[in-house]
Amino acid sequence: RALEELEPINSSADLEEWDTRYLGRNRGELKSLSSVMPKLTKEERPVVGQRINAVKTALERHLQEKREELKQRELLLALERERIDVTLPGRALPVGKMHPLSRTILEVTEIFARMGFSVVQGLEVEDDYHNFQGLNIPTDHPARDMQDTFWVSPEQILLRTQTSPMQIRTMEQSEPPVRVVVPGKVYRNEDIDATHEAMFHQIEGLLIDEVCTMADLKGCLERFAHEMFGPERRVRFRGSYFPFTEPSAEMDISCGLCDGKGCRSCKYSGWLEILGSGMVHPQVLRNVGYDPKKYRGFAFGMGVERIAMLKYGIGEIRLFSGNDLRFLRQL
Ligand code: FA5
Repeated sequence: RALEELEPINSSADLEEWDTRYLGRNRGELKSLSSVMPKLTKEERPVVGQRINAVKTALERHLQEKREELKQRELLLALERERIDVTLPGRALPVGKMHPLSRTILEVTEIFARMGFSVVQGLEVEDDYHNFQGLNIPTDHPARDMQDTFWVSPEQILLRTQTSPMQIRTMEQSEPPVRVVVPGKVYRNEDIDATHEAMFHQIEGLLIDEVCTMADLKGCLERFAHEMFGPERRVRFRGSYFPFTEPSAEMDISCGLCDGKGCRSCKYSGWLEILGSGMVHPQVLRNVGYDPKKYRGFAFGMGVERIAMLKYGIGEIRLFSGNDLRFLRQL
């Protein structure tokens, strides 16, 4: 009977149950057979005893075989179930990437690094002296109205409105020659629209040496524009005004969409403004203890958002800080 019942078993659980039922040490059927021993005669005992042992050994052998068989089958089933098809295409993991503004900063600073400029970082919280006075913008100067300021404490501490204070700090800390570019955040209390943010990024540039002319400024910035936007873009300089440069100029590049013929994105002028620049004002040199008779230099400042908008054809500045993945993934 035990062997008949063993035959169809095909799970470990059923097999263990069978084991307990027939071979179990407490209430197994073989065990209860042994309880007849005391009632047998002296002659019968060894015969029956041997018989029981033989049956036990046989059952144990069958049990062991069945165990092996089940183990083998379960292994095969598991192998079948967990089979990996290595020819299936993999699932792509979403990979993050650099923010378009970080990438623009990297591209711009790398171009200037190749021209011998080092990259330095400045402070976002500045004082009035470095943001304004040192740059030839005294307290009552109308140029202060050009950059509406967030004050941190009345009249002294502010969120920098431009990266230009790093011109002063760099010159205060080192002797000429100087060649630095300074990327970073700036803040202005502005009305926000498609091209104006209250927090945006600028990259400042400063070069000071014994020999330096407006031609060097133009050559350097033209080279930058061509490396950044492509050799086919033209540049032009327009006279401008900044209190800390004299003369001052803004640089435009030809519109990449209409090739200078005029379209909506360049307001039908054919040109796009990308930066302010000029020869460092002698008063600024005096403020940091440089001799304006011996040294001269040029400086420039560009808006990173505007550069990125031109380069990637983006019409809305607020997209950069909106954290919308649909936008970020496209770039
Ligand atoms: C300046 O900030 C001067 N410090 C630049 C400079 C440096 C001139 C060194 C001479 C020598 P301006 O205010 O024009 O200049 O700003 C420079 C650039 O910042 C602009 O051309 C524009 O690209 C960007 N910009 C200005 N205001 C905003 C704004 N609200 N949102 C986004 N970009 C802005």
